[in-house]
Amino acid sequence: MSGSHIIFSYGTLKQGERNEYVMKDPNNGTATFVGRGCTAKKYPLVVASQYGIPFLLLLEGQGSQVLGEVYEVDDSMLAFLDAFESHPDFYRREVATVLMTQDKNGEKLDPPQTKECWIYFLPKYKPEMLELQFLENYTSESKDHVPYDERYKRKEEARVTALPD
Ligand code: PCA
Repeated sequence: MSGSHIIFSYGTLKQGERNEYVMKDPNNGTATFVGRGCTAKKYPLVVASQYGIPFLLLLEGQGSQVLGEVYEVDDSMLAFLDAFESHPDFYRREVATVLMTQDKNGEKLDPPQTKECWIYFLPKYKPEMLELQFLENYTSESKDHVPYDERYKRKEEARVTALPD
């Protein structure tokens, strides 16, 4: 394993979600689960477009302290994830503080452990996205939004829905 980077997943890369397989595939590199927690600051987490894509909007102070998972990834996995999330043109990877409240075995960390993590934020978004429901915890299957549909990756349309003109 070469290089070490800490990333925080709030969306489809989480365990049990639709893109979990990306983190598990050794062809992409390595990702080691470190624990769970929430962002130290509040951000709006929304699910948008007909494809049910989760977005953490880069707007501090609105929404919730969003829940997610912390992983240590190597250079190779980080490069893979950057391409997969279309960093920096769509999502943008930015450092933010995470309060880890559970270790990798699910044991409670009290006080929480502070970690500076990479997070894939959506920096540019349509103002209408601020009218959507702000979530604390993303799951694909929810009565509040349509389920995630990975076909969006092949369609320009999904970006048009999310990104401002
Ligand atoms: N994948 C990244 C960003 C949004 C998404 O679905 C994640 O899980 O954090």
